[in-house]
Amino acid sequence: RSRIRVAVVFGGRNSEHAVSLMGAGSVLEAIDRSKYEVFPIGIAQDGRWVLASGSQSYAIEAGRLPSVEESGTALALPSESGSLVALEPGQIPRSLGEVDVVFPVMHGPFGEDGTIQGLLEMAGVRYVGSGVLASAVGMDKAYMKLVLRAAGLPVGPFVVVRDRDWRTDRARVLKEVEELGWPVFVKPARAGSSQGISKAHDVESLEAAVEFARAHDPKVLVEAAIVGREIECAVLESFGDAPAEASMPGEVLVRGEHEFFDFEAKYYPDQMALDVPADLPEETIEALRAMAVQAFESLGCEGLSRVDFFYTPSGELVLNEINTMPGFTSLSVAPQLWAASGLPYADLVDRLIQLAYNRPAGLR
Ligand code: G1L
Repeated sequence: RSRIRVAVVFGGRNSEHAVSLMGAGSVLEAIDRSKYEVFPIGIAQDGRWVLASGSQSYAIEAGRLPSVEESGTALALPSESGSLVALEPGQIPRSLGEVDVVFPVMHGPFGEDGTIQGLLEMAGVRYVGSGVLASAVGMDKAYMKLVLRAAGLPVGPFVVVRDRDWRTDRARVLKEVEELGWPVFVKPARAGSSQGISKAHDVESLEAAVEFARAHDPKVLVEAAIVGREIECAVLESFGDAPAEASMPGEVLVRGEHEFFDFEAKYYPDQMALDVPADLPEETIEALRAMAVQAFESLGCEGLSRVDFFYTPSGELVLNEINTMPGFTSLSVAPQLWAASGLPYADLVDRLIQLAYNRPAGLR
């Protein structure tokens, strides 16, 4: 057989369905069809899996994938017609088993949290990007920070607010948080794309901020606010035994009224600019790139991750977080950082697929 079969799995049962569709649309557009036979597989909002045959842009361009009710079994037309074919549950592992590599392009719970990676491990199918553990650790900001800190990386002060503690032991939680100083950032521990995040300036606004975050996740992270420039760096796995590589770092410049790099700033491109390479001293750039690779290695990441830092006015670097499934349209930060470092988007997509395809079987 000449072409490698690649399933791009996207969508999913979560709040960031639309984000996933944008990423999948970019990947589907960039994949070299002469090297790869592509199977776009969407997970509808209702959790059903659909094979988006023919014109995969059908659903993706609309920014959402129709539910099976909307598309209907009536839409199970021949693939050439460009419509969606609903997969019966038993067909999911079968269709995945018929491909060489799966490229998961999904966000949040059931996607980047290690669950689809576990499904693929059990099915014995190779896939692009990080494995079960790195995905799960990367999804949970509390565990992520514990691992990064244990690796000796400069992580800022934080407090984890678990559900029961918030309900039964609030005085202690408030006391712990007060030790961080004000203001603080309050975030759901396991949600992506800045949703549920707010800033608190005192105990009163903290209570509101925690409740706001808890609407997304009963586990909440409270971070000391770090004053500094926001610098991001993308890390890419290498072939063979070569160490992972860091891109040139870029500075995120947020325009307008955003109090921080929020959901809108991220997904409306005119709200944000990226300055690559970031205007930093040469030694700082090299230190930051080395830390980004260390962060990638400390979680055991594979494929591509994005590592976010603050550069403080006193010249210190603080590692804010690592994202094992960063925004992945051609205009997203990680692809832009690699493009500016000499690796255009289509080549990045190709390298990620080749890394997965050439991955040896078994534990790693
Ligand atoms: F290539 C990786 F590492 F596997 C990969 C996979 C998916 C990197 C980034 C993403 N991104 C997403 O899935 C997204 C939902 C954030 C997409 Cl745009």
